[in-house]
Amino acid sequence: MSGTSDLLLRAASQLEGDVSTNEVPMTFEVAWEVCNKVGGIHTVIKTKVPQTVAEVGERNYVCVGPFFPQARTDVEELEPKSEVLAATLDAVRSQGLQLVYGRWLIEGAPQVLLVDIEASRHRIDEWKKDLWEQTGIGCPWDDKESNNAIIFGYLVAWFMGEYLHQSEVLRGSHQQCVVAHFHEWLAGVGLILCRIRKFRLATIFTTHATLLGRYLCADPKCDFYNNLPYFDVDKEAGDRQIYHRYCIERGSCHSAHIFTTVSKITAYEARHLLKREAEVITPNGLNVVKFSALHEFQNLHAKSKAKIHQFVKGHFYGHITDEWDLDKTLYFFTAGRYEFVNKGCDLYLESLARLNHMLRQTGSDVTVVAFVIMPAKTANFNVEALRGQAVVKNLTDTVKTIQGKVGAKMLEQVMRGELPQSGELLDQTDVLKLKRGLLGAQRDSLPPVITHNLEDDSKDEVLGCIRRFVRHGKRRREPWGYTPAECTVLGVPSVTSDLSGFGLFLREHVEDPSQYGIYVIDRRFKAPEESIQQLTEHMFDFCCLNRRQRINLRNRTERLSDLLGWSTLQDYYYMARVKALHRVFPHQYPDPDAKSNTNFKLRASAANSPKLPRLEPRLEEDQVPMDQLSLE
Ligand code: G6P
Ligand code: 1S3
Repeated sequence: MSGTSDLLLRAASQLEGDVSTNEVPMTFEVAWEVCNKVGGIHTVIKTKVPQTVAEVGERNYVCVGPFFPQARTDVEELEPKSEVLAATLDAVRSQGLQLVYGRWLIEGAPQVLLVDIEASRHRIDEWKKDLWEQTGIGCPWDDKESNNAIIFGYLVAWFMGEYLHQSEVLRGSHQQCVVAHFHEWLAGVGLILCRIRKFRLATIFTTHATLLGRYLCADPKCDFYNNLPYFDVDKEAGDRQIYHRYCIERGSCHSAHIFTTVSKITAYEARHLLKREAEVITPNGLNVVKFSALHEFQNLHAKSKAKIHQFVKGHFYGHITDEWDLDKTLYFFTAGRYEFVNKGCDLYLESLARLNHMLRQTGSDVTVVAFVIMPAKTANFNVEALRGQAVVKNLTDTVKTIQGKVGAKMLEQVMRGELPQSGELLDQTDVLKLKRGLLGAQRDSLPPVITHNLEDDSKDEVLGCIRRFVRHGKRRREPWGYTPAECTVLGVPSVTSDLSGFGLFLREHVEDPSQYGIYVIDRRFKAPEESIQQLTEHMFDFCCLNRRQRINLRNRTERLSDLLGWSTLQDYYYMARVKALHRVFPHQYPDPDAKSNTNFKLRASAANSPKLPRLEPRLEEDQVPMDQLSLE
């Protein structure tokens, strides 16, 4: 791979003086979400892989995660090419560590190693005792997530120790330097153990969302941002029965050679809650595949919208009246981990209620269908929701069959030189079928608000809010927030807030994000009421755009894609690795912060490039004057 003439290689070889190796370091990326989609960390790693593989080389990069049987379809099992890795796998397997090694079948096809938690569950008590003796962290027996984190950590440290040992045996003084990047507290035990056991490897810990932040923010009694510097963190963690988890997180954070967070807002949170300053901010990117022409993503938009129309026709059957023009229907959505307050669901629903009011008051002919897309425990499909799709499918099939018959009949008549008479085209059976279809599509009840039955319907916050429309008015917190970023690269306008990492990142790099179709709601210093109003107004303004204006706005949004590509944001990971390597292998990796060291300057990255300017009126593809497009 040409990219393997990479920066780290340069970093190692452009040393002054004693260069003991010019090899690229062996890089391990350890996370609970490798081959295991839980939330955003999976997206971070998966989308970053192609760039990382290009940078460090396929042989020098291994993703490490937990093994679950469903991962078998994600991984092609192989024998390792590397002598050291092969010897390590033989050794740990003979000692009883069960694992799967192979190629993760995603873009970039990295090496992947999945350790089997279940196969080692019988050792949990022994390892918990050891963790207590080594670190003073004691975990309750019934916290399944922490138990998993401990087993995962011990297996990873076991593997790492053996890898370093085999490397020494096989390569002696020519050992390759090793850097291991651990993500989030669930992978943190492995890092702590590597340090306790004094392994010679550079470590990085990244927190994507602090544990305490998640809990405190979700607590309606807690004014998070105004009290951040003053929390008694041990007490708060104890009160919420997460003290042991918090200790693992804080221990991992402080054990790492380099600590990073995904955004400035999370770094601020970590400063106060974890008591460590992040050395590098590693913003989340995406694997941006640029559309070669703007019309491509606009066509994609039209296709996707047609599919949503299809769903909506089924879901709302019996209610699509003359007043509801599907061509004037707009779709809004929010998506992410199911955290009602942290992800801003409360604000979204409240603003929608107000938008509904404004649209009615102004006599707008626009209909908004709003989605909340979040995973929750479900019992099964909602029968009424399924029935709707079946009813519409039935009707569509009936109409298609009749259409075919009518077409054939018309052709026959025209061939005979007769002009088809509309009254004669449908026979009795067709009319009957259509009447039956019409009757089936009538409905007295309202459409369901949910597609699946929830296990805990009566306590569900979204349903509760839709049913009551109460105002919560809490602050929103989002360490990064991938959804608006993913929208951006597909040219979909979005709303985020200044309490999200992504929102702040955009404000930093774009003069006026709203001109590019991304609205950053003020949440940090505004009362909830004001933010709700701001969100409602943005939604309403969007509803007032005509089709041409929406098309232009989408083109503008898509222009921001380059800011979010891993091709530039990967540099921050590179910087974190070089800094960590310098701490452990100062001879091979000079201090990246030293003034004399010009080799380590970040490439012309988003961070260093000037802000994207305000858009000038009448740019080439903007056929609509700016004053009409502006949503301010
Ligand atoms: C894309 C398509 C157009 C379509 C438009 C609908 O731009 O290329 O053919 O008219 O989407 O936009 P709308 O905002 O109404 O979904
Ligand atoms: C976290 O996942 P979450 O949705 O629980 O990490 C993501 C990746 O860094 C981040 O995008 C998100 O904001 C965090 O909250």
